[in-house]
Amino acid sequence: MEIRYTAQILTYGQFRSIWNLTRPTLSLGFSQAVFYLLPLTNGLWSSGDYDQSLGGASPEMTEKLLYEGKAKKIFLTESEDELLVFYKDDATAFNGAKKGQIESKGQLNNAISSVFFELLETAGVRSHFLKKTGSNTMLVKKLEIIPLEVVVRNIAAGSLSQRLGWPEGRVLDEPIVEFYYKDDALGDPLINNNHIAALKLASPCDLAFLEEEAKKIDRILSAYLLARRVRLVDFKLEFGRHKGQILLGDEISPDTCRFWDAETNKKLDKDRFRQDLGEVTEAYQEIYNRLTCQAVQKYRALVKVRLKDSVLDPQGEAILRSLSSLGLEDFQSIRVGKLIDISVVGENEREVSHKVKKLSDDLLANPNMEKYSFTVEPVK
Ligand code: ADP
Ligand code: AIR
Ligand code: ASP
Repeated sequence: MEIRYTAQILTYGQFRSIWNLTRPTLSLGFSQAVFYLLPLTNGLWSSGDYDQSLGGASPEMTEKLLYEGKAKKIFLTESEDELLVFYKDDATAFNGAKKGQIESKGQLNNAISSVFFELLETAGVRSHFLKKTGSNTMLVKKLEIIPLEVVVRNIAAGSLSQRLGWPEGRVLDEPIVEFYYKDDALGDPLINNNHIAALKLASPCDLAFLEEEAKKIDRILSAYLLARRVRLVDFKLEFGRHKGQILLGDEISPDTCRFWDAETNKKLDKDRFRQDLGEVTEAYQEIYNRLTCQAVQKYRALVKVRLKDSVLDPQGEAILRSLSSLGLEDFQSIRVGKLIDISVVGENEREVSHKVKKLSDDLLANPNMEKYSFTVEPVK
């Protein structure tokens, strides 16, 4: 008979201790690792059917649950270097004080994080992401997580607004990078370089790398999102060590970022859950849709509308008469028109031209009397 294991919820501290304890044993192979793990985990592991604990995961998933957090479950895999991350619909806020469920969140966050990790990989940011393996799951490299939450802010919101009294929405001159000590029991307090050194969380050199990497990620994500009409207000990253390298870990999703619609500033992230704003799943879905649609960019369209040649132009005639009374006889004909200057967003010149043509046909030019021409060019 096959013995299966399921884990009760561990605190982060317990998780880290187990982590550190299992790390050397994992190299012995999985069955031995579990054997070594049992006495060390102080009864945290018990036999049972872990499929029930997956909350909708595919039944073929036979990995062992290592840790259950507030938003994800982490499973061991056949490979000692890799973990399977299962994204849950569970949502918490204010350090777990507020609890709930967001329908389809697990699938959406898994899909959104996968898009971001792939984007970052192509831009030269190394992460734990290996591949998306199912609707709620991704395979990642196992990290020894550095217990720091690295927050980057472009626009004041959340705890920054509270701490400094800055109004939500104030655009910051430069991105601000902050470090929080990842410790649920302490409520993830804000800490500085000296605290990080005292806690021996990262060397000055590693810390400088984390800050630079976080800023680089901010630049890549901000540009990608803006092209999809989303403002990246702020976000939280986690990093970890893997074979002597520091890699980006955890997730990048509406649970861990603030996203605002670029035109309306509508919140498209977990603040909708935190602040009971409603339409939470819809917001997460909207972010997924924006990420997977083509980038949009700004264009300037100039539409010239003129009377058709066969139509009399009294205004043009009047100007012509005044010119000849001034003795300016060289002007032979004058036709007056209008120039309409338009700023428009779209995926490409062809698509924008199509939109401008429709606008001109429907609204700008009277088809009985007027004709039009236009130019479209991208705004740098
Ligand atoms: P929390 O632990 O804050 O409740 P989650 O529910 O998101 O958060 O749980 C996921 C946990 O897995 C987090 O503690 C995170 O630090 C950790 N983690 C993320 N990526 C990796 C990785 N590649 N290797 C090991 N641990 C990871
Ligand atoms: N964050 C911080 N801890 C957990 C998370 N998810 C994220 C928030 C927000 C940013 O970090 O989702 O995008 C800053 O959060 P706050 O509360 O400090 O303003
Ligand atoms: N992630 C933290 C929690 O689950 C903080 C937050 O997102 O508000 O409570």
